[in-house]
Amino acid sequence: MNGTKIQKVIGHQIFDSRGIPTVSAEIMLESGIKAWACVPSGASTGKHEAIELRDNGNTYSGKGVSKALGNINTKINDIIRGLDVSNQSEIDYTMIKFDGTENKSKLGANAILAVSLACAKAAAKVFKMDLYKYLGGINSCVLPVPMMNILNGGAHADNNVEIQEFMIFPSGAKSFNEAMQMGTEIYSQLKALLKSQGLSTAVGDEGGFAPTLEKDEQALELITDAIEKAGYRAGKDVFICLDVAAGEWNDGNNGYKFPKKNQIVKIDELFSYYKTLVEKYPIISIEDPFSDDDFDNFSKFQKELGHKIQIVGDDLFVTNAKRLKKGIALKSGNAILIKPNQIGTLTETLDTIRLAQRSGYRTIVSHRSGETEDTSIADIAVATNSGQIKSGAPSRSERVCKYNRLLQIENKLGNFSKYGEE
Ligand code: 2PG
Ligand code: MG
Repeated sequence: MNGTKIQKVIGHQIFDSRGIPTVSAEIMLESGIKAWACVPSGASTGKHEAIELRDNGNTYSGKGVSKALGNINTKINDIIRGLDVSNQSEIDYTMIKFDGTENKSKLGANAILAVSLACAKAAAKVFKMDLYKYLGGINSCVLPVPMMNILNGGAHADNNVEIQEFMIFPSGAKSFNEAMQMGTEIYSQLKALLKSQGLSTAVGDEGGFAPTLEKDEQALELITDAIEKAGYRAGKDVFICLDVAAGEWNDGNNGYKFPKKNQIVKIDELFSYYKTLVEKYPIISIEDPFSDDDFDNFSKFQKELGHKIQIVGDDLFVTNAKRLKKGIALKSGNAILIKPNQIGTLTETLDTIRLAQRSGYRTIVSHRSGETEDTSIADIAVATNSGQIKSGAPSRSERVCKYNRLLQIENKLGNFSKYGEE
């Protein structure tokens, strides 16, 4: 096809929502079409994620990305120039092969992903299509239920809350638009509630409130109250999801501890803690209840609670098909978090989603705690009919831009849109 050949790619340094440098790539086609994409960055990063290449020099506390940008401007530019931009897997595998490492440490997953996503966006422009439709075709019609992180703890906040994310899940809405109304109303109610109890309404990295609390359970009480105060039924219209991010709870001896309290917690205590929370509160999903390599306890948890709640592997699977295959064989959960920058290319991201969906695992497309204005994950969620998305609080533009993009997609689909999982 004419006009689809890649002419040049340029890397640019931009800043993420924490003010840390990150990578964007601008792609130019011979036809003159241009597109750009930005990559986000995590804080509670999984051990097995693809490598985010940083300079480790004296500037930006070692977090500069000039090496990654250099790789885009020279090596990647050389190997992808002349390729057809609509051959996404050819482009991605050209970069994967050139890199030659298991974890993309040579070119950097940040460099590779920026180019991979920019190519998809440019190809969508060539065909004059929205990105979700280009990626997913005419069957892309499911708007995801937003998991909105309204109370932040763990590595995303300087408070004393051990669990990283307390999210609301408005699955009882009839549309994405209505889900946003519910989410924002509950968010406002929670703010008022915190204020009335003299608690801080300052926010953490993902836009959720980050108060210091008596104990983590107080967060669940406050959120359940906020749901009811907003006029919704907790456990019917709106549920609660947790991301424990227990990779951060590892005490180094194959055991666990609450890191902020510096208190060891035995594995059977951890199981009964989670069970109590699930019994007492309208919790429908728990992400990373155990650490990055603890397939065994994930499997045991799945056996005991998998019929009742969603058990999500994030740092366990790191969007990696090989690790997911192991999890499928061991029945380590029933859902996977999908973060394109954990694996480093769009093709591998889509492969992992397909494997999950074929194996009866639910897929939740996700942001990172350090985000940008790039909204690709919203389009990926609809393209793959994932049914769920995690993009932080319904506040702060780097979070809300994904939700706003979904509102736009819902409008475009009109009567053909569906909301949530079937
Ligand atoms: C997570 C993510 C996003 P981070 O653990 O799921 O919420 O956090 O990007 O810091 O890994
Ligand atoms: Mg997580």
